[in-house]
Amino acid sequence: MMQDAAVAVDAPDPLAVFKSHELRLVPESGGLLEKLFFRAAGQNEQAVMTDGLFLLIFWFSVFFFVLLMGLMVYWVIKYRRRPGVPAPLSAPHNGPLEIFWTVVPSSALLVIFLAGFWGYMSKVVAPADALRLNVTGFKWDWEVVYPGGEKPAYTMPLGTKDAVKIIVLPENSPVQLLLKSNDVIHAFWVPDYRTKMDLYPNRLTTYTFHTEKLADDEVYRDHWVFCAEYCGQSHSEMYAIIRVVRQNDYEAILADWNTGSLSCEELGELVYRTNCVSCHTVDGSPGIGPTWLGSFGTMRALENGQQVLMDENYIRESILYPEAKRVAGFAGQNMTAFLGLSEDEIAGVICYIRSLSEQGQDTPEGEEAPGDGAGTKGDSADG
Ligand SMILES: [Cu+2]
Repeated sequence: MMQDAAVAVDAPDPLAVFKSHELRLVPESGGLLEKLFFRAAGQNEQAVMTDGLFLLIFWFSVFFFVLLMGLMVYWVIKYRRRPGVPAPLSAPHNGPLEIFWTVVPSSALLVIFLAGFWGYMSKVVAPADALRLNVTGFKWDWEVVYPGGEKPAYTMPLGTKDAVKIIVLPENSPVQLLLKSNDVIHAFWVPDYRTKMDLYPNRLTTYTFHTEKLADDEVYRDHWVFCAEYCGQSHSEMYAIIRVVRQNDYEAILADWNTGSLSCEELGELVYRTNCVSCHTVDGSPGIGPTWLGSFGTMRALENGQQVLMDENYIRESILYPEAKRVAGFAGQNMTAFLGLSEDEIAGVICYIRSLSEQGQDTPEGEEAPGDGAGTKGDSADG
């Protein structure tokens, strides 16, 4: 206590509030059902839409359950067998009625499908300007690396853990996490955003969401991050905090965290210069292997006649297993498998190749960035 006060007096720290151990979670809200199902209001458009669809399906199910069970009980009693009364013959067929009870529920299901599909796409496709973080799950914590190479340096004691990571994010921004696991399957889950995504060893997945706008009098807002895939003894302790702050505060915090480490792109470029430069060009000129310029998010024709999307997983697979999906037109050029590269270095190469595409071709307005959202598919590349 005394120590804290002394620090505050000697050198006022403008970032002290963001190191705060005070949780500012979204307060509980809504009626009984909302509290029961959601605890607090969804924090972005996708979450609000998810809740709406969930409640629609819930009430749809309740309505038909009550209707069907009610009719069944009523008819079971009304038409029960009575002594001396012969059972009447059932009508064999009623065309209009059958069409009615097929078409009406089917169209309701179609509405649910379309709303669900639209919601799913909005959760897996990231806008081109999304903030991209690399997240690794392991037993039992999360490692987060920001685009500039920064790692969360603020922690707080929470529950049974002394140092729970505070993942700081800017308000009102699209964010895409590139996820992987070092050991078993985990799942990154932010209940306030209503989305979760599995993390696998040997495969990359993405988690896309939009942070909310803070209220005028708010300095930061906290959200729980949980692991939603049972992953062993301390699974229940695999939690972190997302702290949403204003854009200028976010920049100040990241500057505070910066320890001079290489950015994701710089790391990728370094890997390129030391491993890949002899076969791959980055200016579009022909090389022993395909050029990296403008390649991210494009469809590539393979030797076996198939087409494959050049995305995160394709790049990763082609670095580790170059023969898995060979690009057509490079017969006889057998690439070495770079099994010695770390997952961080591979993530760097992905950042670097992505940056070469962003420079080379502007994403038309209103369209998604090349390859975005495809990270959940199992594909591969020519590294
Ligand atoms: Cu886990």
